[in-house]
Amino acid sequence: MERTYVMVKPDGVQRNLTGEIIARYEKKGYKLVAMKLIRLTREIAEKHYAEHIGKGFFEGLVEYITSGPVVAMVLEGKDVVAGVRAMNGATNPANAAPGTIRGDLAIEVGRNVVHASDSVASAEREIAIYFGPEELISYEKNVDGWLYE
Ligand code: DAT
Ligand code: MG
Repeated sequence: MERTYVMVKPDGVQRNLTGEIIARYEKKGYKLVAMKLIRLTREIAEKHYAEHIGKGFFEGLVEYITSGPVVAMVLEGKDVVAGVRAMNGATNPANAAPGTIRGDLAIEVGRNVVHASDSVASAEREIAIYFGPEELISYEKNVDGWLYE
């Protein structure tokens, strides 16, 4: 089963959106397999956003993402990487469709409340930044038979 790395960003935590955001993934049927509240160091932020080092928005991005605690989690489900990206909506909330998390809950690109891995390879890389293998919990839920044929 596929896994993805998801993070409620500092603005999401500060705006009391953590529960609302997690509830959307839960209701969809994705399974939480790991979760914790953490504060990113600059070092972790640079690792996480390595692909954006050198871009004009990078310094602001690091300041923002390290400005307060985030809720880090791993979700599991069929095609969960693309599924969560679709639920989150476009990177810039101004372009995110109503019904998506960013479309409903955010206004500006630099305060877009949530992160999710953009590919299976990114998910593997990002999960390993935040969680050790022993923190990923495999378990059965008795709802599985109602979600998957
Ligand atoms: P995503 O978070 O949808 O994967 P990304 O990986 O391209 O988007 O960028 C990472 C974050 O950096 C994004 O969530 C918000 C910020 N960002 C991206 N492009 C930006 C821009 N042009 N101006 C300001 N912030 C930007
Ligand atoms: Mg990205």
